[in-house]
Amino acid sequence: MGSVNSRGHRTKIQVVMMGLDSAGKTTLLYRLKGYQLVKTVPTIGFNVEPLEALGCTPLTLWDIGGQAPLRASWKDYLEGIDILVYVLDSTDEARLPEAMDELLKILNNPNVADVPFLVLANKQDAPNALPLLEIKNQLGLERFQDHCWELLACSALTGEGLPEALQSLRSLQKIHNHSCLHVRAHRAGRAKNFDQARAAYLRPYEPKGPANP
Ligand SMILES: Nc1nc2c(ncn2[C@@H]2O[C@H](COP(=O)(O)OP(=O)(O)OP(=O)(O)O)[C@@H](O)[C@H]2O)c(=O)[nH]1
Ligand SMILES: [Mg+2]
Repeated sequence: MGSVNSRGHRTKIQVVMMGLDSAGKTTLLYRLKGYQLVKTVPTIGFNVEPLEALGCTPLTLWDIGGQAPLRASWKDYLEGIDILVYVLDSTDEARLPEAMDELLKILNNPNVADVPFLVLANKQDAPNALPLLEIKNQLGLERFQDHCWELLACSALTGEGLPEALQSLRSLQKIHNHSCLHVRAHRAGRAKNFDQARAAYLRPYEPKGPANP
């Protein structure tokens, strides 16, 4: 999956986004890409989009379908991965243990041994969303001392927390392959206008026709 130039530097950062079905991965992918909200259908296989980061190595963002029968193939997407983004549905407390089991399986894969990861507690706009602190306590991410990770609250619907998510991808990209013991959890920022904040990190999206994910 990875590609390097003649000096051995990465020319593209491979970011793989996983999580249970309906967590909001595809909605996040297209929001980060710069589309307005798109209506999604459950992903069979994957979607992939390049993100042209300003002043940084471009990212390739993979969105992998999360329905139970598809999870056996998640391992096929882990070779050459630079950053893992794991998306949670903050309104689905009943399936948090299942989400955690699946994350553990991913992190046990040798291809992910030193890969930093970002956990996005999505759907924070929903009235029944679990607060970030509660999610943090239930997940027990502190046990992953070998990885650098970050936990962020966000909403693909309102754009809250997405500027911080982009910032986190930049930071994790920089520290990839460096040992990192610090762990952090953040509430979603107050950025009301994600599209404006997005412009600080990514090249503007130039529509070439109707979005058809
Ligand atoms: N309230 C709310 N709903 C969201 C948010 N993000 C996604 N959704 C909704 O959640 C549903 C599932 O979103 P998807 O993006 O298709 O989920 P997915 O993780 O790609 O699901 P799979 O492709 O099956 O793995 C859709 O109805 C979205 O509109 C959010 O931040 N807030
Ligand atoms: Mg999807």
